[in-house]
Parts: sequence; structure tokens; C-alpha cells
Amino acid sequence: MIHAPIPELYVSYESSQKLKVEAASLPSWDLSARQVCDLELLMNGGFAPLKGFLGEGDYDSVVDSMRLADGTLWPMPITLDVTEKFAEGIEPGQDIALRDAEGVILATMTVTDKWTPDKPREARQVFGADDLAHPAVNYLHHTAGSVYLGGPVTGIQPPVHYDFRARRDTPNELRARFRKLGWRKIVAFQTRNPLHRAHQELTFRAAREAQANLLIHPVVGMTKPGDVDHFTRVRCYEAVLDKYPSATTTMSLLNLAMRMAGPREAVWHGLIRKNHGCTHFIVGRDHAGPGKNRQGQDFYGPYDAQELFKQHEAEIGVTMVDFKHMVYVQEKAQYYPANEVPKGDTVLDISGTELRRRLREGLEIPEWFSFPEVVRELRRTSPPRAKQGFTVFFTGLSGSGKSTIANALMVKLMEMGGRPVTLLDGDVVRKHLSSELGFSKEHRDINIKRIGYVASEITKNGGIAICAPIAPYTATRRAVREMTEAYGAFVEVHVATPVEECEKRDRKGLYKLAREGKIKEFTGISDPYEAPETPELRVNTEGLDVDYCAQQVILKLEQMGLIGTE
Ligand code: PPS
Repeated sequence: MIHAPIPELYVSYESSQKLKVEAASLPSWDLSARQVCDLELLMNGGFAPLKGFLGEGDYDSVVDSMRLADGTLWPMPITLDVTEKFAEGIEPGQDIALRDAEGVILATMTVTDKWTPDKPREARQVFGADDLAHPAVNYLHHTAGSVYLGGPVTGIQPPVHYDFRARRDTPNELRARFRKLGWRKIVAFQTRNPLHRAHQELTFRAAREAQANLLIHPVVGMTKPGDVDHFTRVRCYEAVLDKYPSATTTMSLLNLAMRMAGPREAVWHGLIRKNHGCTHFIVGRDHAGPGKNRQGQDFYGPYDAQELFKQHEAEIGVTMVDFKHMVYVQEKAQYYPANEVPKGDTVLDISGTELRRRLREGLEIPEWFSFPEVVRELRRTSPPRAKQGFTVFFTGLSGSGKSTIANALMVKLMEMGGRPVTLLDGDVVRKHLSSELGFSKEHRDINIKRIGYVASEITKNGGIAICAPIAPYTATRRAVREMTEAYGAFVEVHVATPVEECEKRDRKGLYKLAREGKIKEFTGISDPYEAPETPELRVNTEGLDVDYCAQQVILKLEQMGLIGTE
């Protein structure tokens, strides 16, 4: 029978209720966000024929030869990485409970294998290089635990999603939908980006050429860091869906955690789509590409994914459909495949980088490029820089003038209006947020990270955060920068007043006490200050008035496009 159900790993409702109670007394592992995605697809059959997280034999075989130990094609190691500490208490033969971030038990696993993987080898074999510029290699070394546990999984309940519920389908739900609609040939389109007109053209053509129906199957689990968030993307997809002739196309969201593994990932995506009842799959240029390596070169050749897929097409059981690069031909006011453009005609194209620039700067995005509904959604989430939140982070010695300049800056920005401004001054933070902390390295780091967290939240929500702590350590300042830059600009201002001048001013009398040894670990006297090497701005307050210093910061913000013209 076409689209017959595939096996899932869930037990019946009655058994699940019983198992849930029993599992409460098992050692339990709190799954990471990626593991929750993997578990969902294991349990609902999206990763069939896998029956659980890979054991050591399957893992070695998958890493080396893209096959499970029994020879079945499977290109991606689906592993349960845990900390050494957790692994210490677990022995093969034992059952463990797998919980989501809120502590809900989703499944149990009978541990059959426990081992310490050779991560550099996994990186080289699976991702092509042990290079931290690859997001999955970075994850492998910096996020994944050092021990792997493997074994069959018994599903109790799927992870709960509160967003776009009606748009999420298990493989069997999709199969049932295709059965009901009488669709026998289905082309799947995998995407992690918003769809523009060129995508709509190419997917529609691909389906027409294969005489098939179309499934837009976007990934909403984990994609490449820096991608447009899935909430925005799904609203964009919903707008594009109306542009296809009705009854030809449907959409479903896939809670997959991508690895950006190019060729191997394409084969994996094909197997997943097969499980979801699809017969064809669109593989494009640089499918699931991770970007550039440390040498600035692409990790994979542009057509490696297509070649590997083609080699294994029969085994995957899904026909590959070539992704045609579509371009807009001005004279014809129409899209053409790039290699079929009439001679002499003008080709118009906007790259991803150019699109991001236009969004950032609030410039026009023409209708031939994208649908107005999609552009509207993207503008809502990516307002131009002059409307985005940002953080100004002053750092410098006590008495260097940070707070005074920060206060002046705050008032000037409030005078301009448009965005709420919050000042997180060193002293004020220590009173309200960090009152229990002292001045050891450990405590200073906690203090700065708290400030960074608050600043990043303010930035995310479109406000301006001005921070003015000493923040003496480079690594901690870098951590705060990374936290904030996920949401908006981070402007580091080094108030570089020399220690002699700060001591001469000694506004609070603290330097005197530090010299007398009455205050220990005093920055600049008995504790280190690591000056920033490349701050966005450096000001030295000696002989300059506060207003002039604040003005320098304003000019910097204008130059960076953060204030001024919209
Ligand atoms: S840190 O290192 O960034 O966590 O420090 P911060 O939160 O900015 O706090 C600095 C203010 O605390 C007072 N103070 C000290 N500073 C440095 N070292 C020691 N041991 C110390 N003890 C108290 C000092 O008044 C700092 O205020 P500012 O505004 O910088 O002069």
C-alpha cells in the first residue's frame, strides 16, 4: 500500500502512563535542545530504521562508512552525549529516563553501550575536517559531552510544542495526509531560509517537471547559527504558500537539528523525507553547506551533495530533483533558470548578503525579488540598525570617568528619543543585582556576566543598554560581547584614563585605602586590569570635559548606523 505507516518507538497510552511512574525512579538525563530534536525524530519514525541512540558498533560504522553495522545506509551519527559525571554512575544494562528541559520524561533508554568517542576522528570523517569554523565540529568539541551512551529507546510522549502546532506532522501523519489527498508522487523541498520568488519558481517547476505534488518541508529545530528565527520564517512560508496553485502544494514543519554536513546531510535529509512519505527530493548547489573553513575556503565542493545523493539514490529510495538556480530576467519580467536566459537579456539577482544589507539599512527590496508579505515579516524582525537595540559597554579603572560619561550619554540618547535607555552602572549593579559579591576574579566574572545577560535582554527587546563596570578581564568582556551580539551591536568603549590620573582624582578615597592595604584586590593597584586591544572606541578623559567625551561616543554610534537616519 502506498504510504503505509512506518514503525514508531512509542508504547501504547496505557503502558506509557505506567512507564512514566516507573521511570521517575531511574537515573535521568536532561536532554539538550539538540537531543530533544533527535529524540523526537527517533520516536516518531523520522529516523527509521534507528531504534534508539547509536551504540558503539553502529557509531564506528556510521562514522567510517556511512552505514550501520548491518550495512544499512545511515550517514549521521545520532548519539546521546553526556557528561563524564553522569556517565560515571551508569553501566550497560541499566535503564535511564530521558527528560526535556522542564523535567518532563519523554522516553526511557536501555543503555547497551558507553564509550568515549574520538571526537577529532568523528569531525574529520563526518564533517570533512576537524575545524572549529564548522558549526557541528564546534558543537562536538565545545557543547557535546565527552561520553556517549547508546541503546534502544522506548517512547513515552513526544516533546511538547506550543508554536505552530497545526503545522507540525509526524511521518505517519504526513503519510496519512498524502494517502487521503491521493498524492502518490511528492517532491520535498528542504529549507532553513525564508522563501523568495526565486524559490517559489524553482520549487513549482521542480514539482511540475516530476509531475508530482510539492511538500515545503522547512526545518524548525536547529539550523545554522545566525539564521532567521523559525517564528519569522514560518510566517513567511505561510504567506508564500498562498502563491502556489491550490491543491498542488502543502507545508509541514520538521523539528530536525541540522548539522550542516553538506553531502552526508543531503543523504540523511533524503532518508528522513522517505520516512515522511516523499518520493522525490530537491538537492541544490551547496546543500546544507556550513560556510567557510578557517582558511576561508568552502568545506565541500558545490555539487558534492548532489553527487553523493545520486550515488545512493536507489538505496535512499527517493529520486533526486536538481535545484535550478533561478534568476530574474528584466526584459521578460519573468524568472528563468540561469542557464536558459535569452542571449543579451539583463539578469537581476540579489544575494543573501545584499538582502541582509538592505534590511539592515532599511533600503528598498523590489517586488520582483520577494513577496511584499515576506518583506514585511522580515522587516518586522530585522528592523534597520537605527531601530535595533544595542549595548554600549564602558570599561576602565575606578575613577576613570566611566560613570560620568555613561550618564551624559544616557541623557543625550534620551533627548533623541525613540528607544528606551537603561544605565547599568557598576555601583548601581552591585547594589541591586550583585549585592552579595566581592572583588575576587570569580565574583567579578559573575558580576560582569549578570550585567551582560541583562544588557543582551535589553538589546534583544530593542532598547539601549549602557554598562559602566570596571570589567577588568578580556575573556569575560568577550563573553558578554558574544551574548549581546546575537541580538544587536556591542560597542566597547575603553575609558583609558591612566591609573596615575585616577589615583590623583581619587574621588571616593578608595585609592588611598588601597595603598594603605585597607582595601584588598583593588584594580590597578593590587589587582590586574587587562586593557581592551581593539575596542570600538578609546577615550582618555585627561584634560577633556565630559560633554566632549560623550559626544565622541555619539559620533561613533552615528558612524555605526545605530542612531540618526532611519
Ligand atoms: S568589576 O570588577 O567590574 O566587577 O567592578 P565593578 O562592579 O565595576 O565595581 C567597581 C566599583 O566598586 C568599588 N570597589 C572596587 N573597585 C575595584 N576593586 C576593588 N577591590 C573595589 N572595592 C570596591 C569602586 O568604587 C568601583 O566603582 P567605580 O565606579 O568603578 O569607581
